Amino acid sequence: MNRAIFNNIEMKPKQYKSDVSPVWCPGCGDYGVLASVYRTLSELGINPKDFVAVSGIGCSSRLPYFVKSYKMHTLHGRAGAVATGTQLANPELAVMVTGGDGDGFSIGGGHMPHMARKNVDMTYVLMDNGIYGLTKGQSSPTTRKEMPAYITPYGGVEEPMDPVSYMLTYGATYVAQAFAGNPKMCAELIKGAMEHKGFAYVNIFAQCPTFNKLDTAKYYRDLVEELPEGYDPTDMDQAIKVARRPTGKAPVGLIYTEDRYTLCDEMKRLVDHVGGSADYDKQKIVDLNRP
Ligand SMILES: Cc1ncc(C[n+]2csc(CCOP(=O)(O)OP(=O)(O)O)c2C)c(N)n1
Ligand code: SF4
Ligand SMILES: [Mg+2]
Repeated sequence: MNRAIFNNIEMKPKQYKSDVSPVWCPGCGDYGVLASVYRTLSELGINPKDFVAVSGIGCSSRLPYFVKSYKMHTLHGRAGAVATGTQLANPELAVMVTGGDGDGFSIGGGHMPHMARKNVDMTYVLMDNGIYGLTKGQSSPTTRKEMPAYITPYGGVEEPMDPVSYMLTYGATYVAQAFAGNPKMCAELIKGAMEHKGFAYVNIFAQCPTFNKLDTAKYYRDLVEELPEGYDPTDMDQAIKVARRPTGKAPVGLIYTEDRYTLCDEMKRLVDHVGGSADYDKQKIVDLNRP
């Protein structure tokens, strides 16, 4: 989709760097994701004044600091709610959430289905490192059972969840997956997500060499597999099938996409419909909400 905010400015990827330098550990996968975000903004020609990066709390949630744009570093797990409000307040902006597996699927897990089913017009980039990095290595919802973590030194007792399968069934209208070690693919998929009208989710395996010694860059490189030739990303049955990893590998690429009315479209439709009707009485709503 071509948006009014695209192709408005010519800036090189490095010109999207803010004055703050990343403080991530050497070898952290989040660097690859940040490079992909710079690249995408440059390719789409987005003026920094038209872009809002929203995050919660975590190492990955620091990403907005490093981008020349508007930004909000909010509460742990609440980035999606803030981003939804931002998008509804000014639908012309490009809104992106960046965060981690803990932020998105532990404390923020209750927001995920609702952003997806409402089809909020925004991009959600999740840096999945299978650990809580910022708080020094507790297990997250994507931590493998055999992974010894800070509070589970003998390994876990829970099965990890698969973010892609969840987002498909929650009703996200663009679901993609990539590995941070392939910034070209990450940039292509993030670009597609920003072009997409609706809720676009991009799951990026981004290693945490400091606290997750099992899911190394090599582990993720060996884990991922590009979608087969002739794969149709509009086919939900096929998407669910590949998300379940029949070959044992995690699929990377555009897994699913569909066109569906967005939350903003529906709100406009309702306002036009009810606002124009003779029965509409704003006072009734005010009275109903009075304590
Ligand atoms: C309400 C609240 N609970 C807990 C915390 C502590 N906390 C900060 S970041 C974090 C987890 C971060 O993990 P993740 O989202 O995976 O990000 P990463 O650091 O791995 O990139 C936790 C538990 C907090 N800041 N606020
Ligand atoms: S602790 Fe892990 S996630 Fe956080 S900056 Fe270091 S390598 Fe990255
Ligand atoms: Mg994490």
